[in-house]
Amino acid sequence: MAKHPGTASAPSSIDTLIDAVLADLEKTPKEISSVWFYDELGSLLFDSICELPEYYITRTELQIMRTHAADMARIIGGGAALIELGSGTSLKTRQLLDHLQTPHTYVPVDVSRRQLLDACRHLAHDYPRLRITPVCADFSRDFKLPSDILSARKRIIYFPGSTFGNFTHAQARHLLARLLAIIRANGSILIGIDLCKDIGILKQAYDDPVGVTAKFNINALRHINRELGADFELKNFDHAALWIDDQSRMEMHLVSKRDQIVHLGGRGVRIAYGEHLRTEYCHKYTQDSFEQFALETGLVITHAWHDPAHLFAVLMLEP
Ligand code: AVI
Repeated sequence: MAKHPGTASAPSSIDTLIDAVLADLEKTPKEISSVWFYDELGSLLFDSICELPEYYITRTELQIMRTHAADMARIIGGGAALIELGSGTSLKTRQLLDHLQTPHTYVPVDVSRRQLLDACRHLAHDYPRLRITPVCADFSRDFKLPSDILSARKRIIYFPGSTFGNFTHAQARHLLARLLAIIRANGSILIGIDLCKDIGILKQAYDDPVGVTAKFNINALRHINRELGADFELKNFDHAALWIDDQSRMEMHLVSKRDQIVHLGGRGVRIAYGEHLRTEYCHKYTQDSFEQFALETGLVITHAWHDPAHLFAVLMLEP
């Protein structure tokens, strides 16, 4: 479920959360953090997005894992601790677990306790010999790893889903540096990266004809209303998905359909007709641009697996 940089479920006080939302609404353009996508409804909507024919990401990455997990597992070798960031249902991980030789431990990290425990229960049933040590945490912040991985031969961080693309470049650099500190000299990072492609494909993926992505985007406002007592009128906003060429990213926006004032924390925020609230960054990389990025943190791409159309890449990074 932690498919986003930061979380609204962290133990912050309501006042802190209100201040953060108000600060984002003071930016130009106004922003709403993507952490607000993921309440219960938002997580269900995201699962529906993953099933859409236009949203190629989940399907394509799963296909890469089905085709190449044996190769990945052979390279990883035995006795490794597998740490998955934003593990959710651990669906793609099963491909790896099916092939890994004597894994030392599987450490799923997710902010949603319910989803984490459900996934662990199913995994414990299907992989009875696997040691599973779940960590309920927001991986975009510092979290404590379980001590039982200390005896693992090496540490592998698995970060699928192209969630990396949702981080700003500054956040992404910071995250890679933290991951490097976790894997140390002999570990690796196995990461899913969405590649640059035809803009028409991207626009359809982020603005599907059925409108599921639009509902997902607008749900962020519903979540803020419920949690923070704001009064966003959902019908006053349209969904928009824009390609920002010089940043190589899709952005999700909410566009105001009228002049309006939204109330939050005793303050009124004026939103003009046609004004955009940016809700998400979805960076797309080429393998070269990603490698450049990784190199800056001291990581190199040692292996790369793609689908035949090169829509997506699963990359292995090592120090
Ligand atoms: C979670 N993350 C990888 C998704 C993405 O494609 O960037 C979130 C998403 N936003 C709109 N559709 C899906």
